[in-house]
Amino acid sequence: MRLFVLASVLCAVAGLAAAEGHLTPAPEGASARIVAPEDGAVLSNPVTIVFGLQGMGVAPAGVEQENTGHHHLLINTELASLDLEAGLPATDEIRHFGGGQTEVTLDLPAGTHSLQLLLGDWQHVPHDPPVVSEVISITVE
Ligand SMILES: [Cu+2]
Repeated sequence: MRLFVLASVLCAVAGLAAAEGHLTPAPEGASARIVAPEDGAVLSNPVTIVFGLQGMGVAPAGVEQENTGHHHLLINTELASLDLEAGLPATDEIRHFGGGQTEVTLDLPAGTHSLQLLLGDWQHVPHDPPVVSEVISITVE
């Protein structure tokens, strides 16, 4: 019973926070960048993508610390198609790096792909304003 009450209270608090649109603020000038590969690169698998972040620090998911977040790699996913005020879903095209990783090596299907980084806070919600990289395009042979 006690657990149930606690869970209800926590849900109510989470609901309130969401309703009021309390997004984690990003410091002015913070930015993410895909360090490698270069825009327009033609590569073969496996592809290593290196994430850069300026003006903020990387922290694992679940760790609430000011001016930090973890990387998300958007593959062939337009920023405009995402709800930037909610936790990001985890899919093949929205990869979470909740361990605080700053690069990934993966196999991509042959063809051209767009890549973009989007930082999320400890709860996987983008910051205000969102910290994103430029979109790059790579071709996998
Ligand atoms: Cu995440």
